[in-house]
Amino acid sequence: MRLPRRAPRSSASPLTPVISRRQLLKFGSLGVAGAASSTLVGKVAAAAEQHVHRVAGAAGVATDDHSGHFGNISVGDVDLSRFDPMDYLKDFDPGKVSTTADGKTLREYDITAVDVEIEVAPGVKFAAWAYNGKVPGPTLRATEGDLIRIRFTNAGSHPHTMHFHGFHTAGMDGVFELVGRGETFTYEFIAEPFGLHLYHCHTPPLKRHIHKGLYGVFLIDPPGGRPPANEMVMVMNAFDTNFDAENEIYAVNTVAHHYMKHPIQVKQNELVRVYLVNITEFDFLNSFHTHATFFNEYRTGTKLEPDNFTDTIILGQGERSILEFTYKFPGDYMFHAHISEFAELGWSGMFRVTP
Ligand SMILES: [Cu+2]
Repeated sequence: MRLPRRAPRSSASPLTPVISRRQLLKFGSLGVAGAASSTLVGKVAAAAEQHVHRVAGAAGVATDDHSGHFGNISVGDVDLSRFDPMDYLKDFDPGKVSTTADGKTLREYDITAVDVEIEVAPGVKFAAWAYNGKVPGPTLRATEGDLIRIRFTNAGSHPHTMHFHGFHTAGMDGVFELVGRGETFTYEFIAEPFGLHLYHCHTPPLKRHIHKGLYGVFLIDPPGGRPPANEMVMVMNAFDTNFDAENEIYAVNTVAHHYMKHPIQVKQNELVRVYLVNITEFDFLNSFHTHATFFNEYRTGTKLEPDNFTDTIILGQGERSILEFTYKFPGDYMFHAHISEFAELGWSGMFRVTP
């Protein structure tokens, strides 16, 4: 399926070799990669072409079985001391919890927007804008009816906001009240409705403020919660590393191919729950596909009965779904965007199912 896409901007200097993301993998370690080696994407392509088999082997994966499925994956690891996708996966932030005079649970958060360089594939740095220095920002978790108070400070170089999906008053919408450098704004609202939401900057130009990294997950549990499960957050995101309004790196949780090299451990027959958010910019759609199992899909998570039973879903920009599934058989199983190009450019991972 081809999606309509705006023509790439032609503002690059004629002296600068411009390698599109589609050329990227095709040329790989051939001569063209030499011309592109000064670009970030060129480095990724060259490294991927040269080392894919070694990496697949190092991950304890049968090379013939898996690397052939997608011809290239990036080599090595990002600096995991700054951001570890494995930690992010299960890092739910309940905030500082207290009780109000009228008996409500109050959850308070301090969030600061900063300019920070992040690593989106090994050796590939991206000049991000980030909530609390991480992309995605912290996963804020509350229960329906809680009072949420967020002290947002802008320590970045541009005006920013926090716009929460869910119910709140106009003054808490994070759209018109731009928070300038050094300023603080406090958002306060009741967490509702229950479901899987997100927050993101709403400062124009919106697609640039979002794409730079100012987004995170806002999860509201139903009163009484959901059944126990091995829970994890997956944010489908992408990065335009050469400012041509197209993405060169795709990922779930920021780091290309990370969960291919570090499979997510799950137990045979245990309930797995994925909180899945699409915050990809510049592409209208992203998708999620599981191998060897089907999942119940709860669209936006606002109902407790599943809407769908499938192994592939498509989410538009800003759409979310909660997915629940089990694996019947031990082994390694891929999950990835079924938009193959995205999978090849980083959006693929693996579940390792053990008895
Ligand atoms: Cu912003």
